Amino acid sequence: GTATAGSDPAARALAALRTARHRTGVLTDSVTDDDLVAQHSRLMSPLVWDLAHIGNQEELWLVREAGRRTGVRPDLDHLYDAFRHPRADRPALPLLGPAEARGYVAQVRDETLDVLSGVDIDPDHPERLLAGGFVFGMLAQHEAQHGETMLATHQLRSGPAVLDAPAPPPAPADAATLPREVLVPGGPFTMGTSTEPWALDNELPAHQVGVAPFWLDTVPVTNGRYADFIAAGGYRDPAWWTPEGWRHVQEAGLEAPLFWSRDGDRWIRRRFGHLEPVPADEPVLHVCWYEADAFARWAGRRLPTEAEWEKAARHDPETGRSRRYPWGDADPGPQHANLGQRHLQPAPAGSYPEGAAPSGARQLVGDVWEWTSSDFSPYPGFAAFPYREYSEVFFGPDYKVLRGGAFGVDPAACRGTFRNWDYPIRRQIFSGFRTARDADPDRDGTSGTPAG
Ligand code: AVJ
Ligand code: FE
Repeated sequence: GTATAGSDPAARALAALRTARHRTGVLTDSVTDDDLVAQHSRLMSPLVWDLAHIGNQEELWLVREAGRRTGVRPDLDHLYDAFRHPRADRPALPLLGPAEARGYVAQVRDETLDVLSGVDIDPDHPERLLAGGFVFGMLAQHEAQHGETMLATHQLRSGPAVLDAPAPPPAPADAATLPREVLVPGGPFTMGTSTEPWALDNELPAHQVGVAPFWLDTVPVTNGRYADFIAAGGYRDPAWWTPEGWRHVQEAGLEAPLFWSRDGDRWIRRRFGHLEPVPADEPVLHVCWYEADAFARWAGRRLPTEAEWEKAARHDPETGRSRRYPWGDADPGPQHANLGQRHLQPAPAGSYPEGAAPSGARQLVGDVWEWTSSDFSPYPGFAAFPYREYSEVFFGPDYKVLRGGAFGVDPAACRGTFRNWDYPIRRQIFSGFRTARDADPDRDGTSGTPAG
C-alpha cells in the first residue's frame, strides 16, 4: 500500500476540498469587488468567473453526476462552460456578481459535504466516479488548479500588492557545490500509474517505457544562467531558435522572461505587486517553451523528453520500481518541496535536499513547472474519463507537456505522474525548465545491459 491507501480516503477528500476552498478565499477575498469582476489580462478570466466556475464544476460532477441530486443552479452551466466561452469573452457574459458567486459556491459545497457524508468511499465502488473517492479528489484538484490560474491572474494584475507570504528558506550549504548534472541510467521504467486513486485520465495506465541513459541538470536553470543567455545575444540570434520560435520572438518582441525589465545594468522583476532585483540563484520563471528550447540549444543541450523527466523523478534503480514522488511514496511535506502557495516565489536552486530523487536531482517537484520537449499525447490504452474535454481534446502537436509543479501547485494536484500542458508561446504560467543531454553509453557505463 501507498501513503494514500493507508489514510482514510473520506478524511483525505475533506481535507483537500477544504484546503482548496481556503485558498480560493484568499485569492478572491484579497481584492476589491471591482477587481474581482475586472479582466486583468485577455489571457485570463475575471476572478469572479473562476470562482463560480469552481462551484459549477463541483455541482455538475460531484453533486449532480456522482451524488445524483438536482443540483443548485443547473441553469448556470452554459455561462461557466470553459469550452463555450473563450477567456477573452467572459467579462461580457451576464456572470454572477461577487456576492452571488460566493453564495453559490457555498451552497454547492453544502451539498458536496452532504454527498460525502452519505457515501461509502470504497476502492472497488461499482461507480468509477466514486471508486476510491475519485470524484472528490477530482474536484479538489480542479479547484486547486484554478487556484493556480487565479494566482497567475494576481501576478498579471497591476497595482499594489495584496498577497503576502514568507520568503522560502535560504539555499542549503551544499547548493553551491552540487554537481552540475546527474546521470540517469538507461533501461525501461514504469511511466504513468494504474494505482493512484486521484490520478486523472491522462496519467493512466502504467506502462513500460525504454529510456536511453542521459544527463540531467541537477537543478532547474537559474535566473543567473538565463541572464547569461540574454547577455550573449540569445534573443537576437536565430541559430538558437526553431523557425516557429524565431518567428514568435520577432512578432512578440521578446527580450527577457515575462515581468523582467532593465534597471540600469541589472534586471528587476515585478512579482505580485513588488518590484525587486531578479535573484540570480532562483529558478527562472515565466519563460515560454520556445525560450526554454532556445536556451538549451545555446547551452549545447536540449530539453528532456517527458519520459526522461518522469524516469528521473520516479525510477528507483535499487528496486526497479517507480516512486510516487522523487523522494519516495510519502505525500509532499514542507521539507520535500515548495508547493501549496506557502511561498510566492521559487526557492533558490539546490533547495530541498530531502526531496531529491535517487539520481541526486533536486526540485523536480515544486518551485517551477518544467517544460519538456514532448507534445501532449495519450499513453497506450488511454480512455477519456470522465469527460473528453479534460484531456483528450488537447492531445496533439499544439501543446507541450510541463512536469513537476510550481510553488503555487497544491500537493493534492501534484504527483510524479501528473501532466500539465500548454501552448509553446505561454509564459504567464509558472514555467521554468532544466536541460539534458544524451549520455555516452561507453564512457558513462550506463547502457542498461547486464554485464557478462
Ligand atoms: C491542466 C492546467 C491545462 O487550466 O486548462 C482546469 C486544468 N481543466 N479546468 C487548465 C483545468 C479544467 C487545465 N490544465
Ligand atoms: Fe476548469
